[in-house]
Amino acid sequence: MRVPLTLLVSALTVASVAGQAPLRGSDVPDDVVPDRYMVVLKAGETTVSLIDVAHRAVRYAENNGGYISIDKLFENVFMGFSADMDTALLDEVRGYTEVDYVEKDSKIIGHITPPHLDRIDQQLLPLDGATYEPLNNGDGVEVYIIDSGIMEDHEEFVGRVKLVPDHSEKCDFMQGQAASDAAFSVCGKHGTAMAGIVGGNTYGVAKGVTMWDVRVLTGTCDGRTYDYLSDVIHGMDMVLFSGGAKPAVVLIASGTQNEYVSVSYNTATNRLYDQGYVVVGAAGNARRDACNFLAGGSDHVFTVGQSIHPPLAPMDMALDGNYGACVDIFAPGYSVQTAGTETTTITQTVTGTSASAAVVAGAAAVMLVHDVTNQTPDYVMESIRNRATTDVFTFMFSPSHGSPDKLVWVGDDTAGAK
Ligand SMILES: [Ca+2]
Repeated sequence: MRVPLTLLVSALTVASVAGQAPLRGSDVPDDVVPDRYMVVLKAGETTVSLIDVAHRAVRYAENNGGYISIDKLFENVFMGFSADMDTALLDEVRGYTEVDYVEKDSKIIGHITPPHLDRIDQQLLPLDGATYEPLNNGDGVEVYIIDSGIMEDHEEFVGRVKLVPDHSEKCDFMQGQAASDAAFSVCGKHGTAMAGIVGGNTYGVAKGVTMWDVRVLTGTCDGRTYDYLSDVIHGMDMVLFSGGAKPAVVLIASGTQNEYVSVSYNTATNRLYDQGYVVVGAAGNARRDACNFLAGGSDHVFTVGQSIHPPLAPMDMALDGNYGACVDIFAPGYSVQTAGTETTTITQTVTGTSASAAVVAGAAAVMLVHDVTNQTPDYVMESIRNRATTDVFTFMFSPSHGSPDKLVWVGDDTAGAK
């Protein structure tokens, strides 16, 4: 950054007139740790002078009153130390010739809560950075993830992933595949990412759910460059064949690249809906009308569009996924951190309406537990729509296409309500 020369001169003059090393630090009182400082020595000073300065300050406090408690010594990034001290010691230390400057210590806020979770447990911005607090953790809900497979021994969900048996034995190639298998680390990426967002210990919306690995999109492991629509429908068939336990959510986070509405897909998803499964689908990433794609064009698939929010955008934005009146709700889906596949601890970052749909699948699990007397798909979908945060979006690409201005919200009614 270029700083006007006159300003530099005037700052130096102030410091030299006072005869003391400059005091630096944030001007925002709330950001400053009271009575805590970092004392930084001039370039070229040694460990010997560092120890000497520290001892001199302690002796001064002993002999003249005042308080100093030295905490950490810095000897590699620069010579200096951190300390709690009162004003008398601050003035004393700033007078030592070895001291270059003293900086007020600042409060540091680590972004421990993943941003996509931070966003959906509150309504208004800015993000509070607090521990993620949904209404509940979805414990007792089964989530069927029709995708490319889940790395079941990943630390994000070890013990909470089960494999749906494949009655047709079509997918022998992947059944029983070791999670650490090199091929799986490639083709299992998408499914594992989805599972991490739905129910991962760190990145999951509903950290108590049981996830069922409906492993059908295995084309890339079979040598294909794409999967088939019939694979997805086969996955739905597997869910029903297995007599899948309920209450349950079925996540179908895949679709066609271009416009296509399928009678088979619609019939199959209607069947799941009739059987009491909440079916959640991705709106698609083509930046076109979602009504003309599989999920949006079906009767009962809860269709999710993609949003972005601070710190990745200046405000809430509905992004360039598919849009329009057939989108039921938006959810964070940009640069979402989740479980990866190369190791059992690694993470990956995913972007797209798939990620958004996974967020809402988790939210559906939360709503299924929130009101156990009303667990019908219609009630759950309506609940998510009704309690969504409204009027939050700047629409980047689709302001006039009838997209709902709704962002999924799983926070507590009594905390941080709009
Ligand atoms: Ca939050």
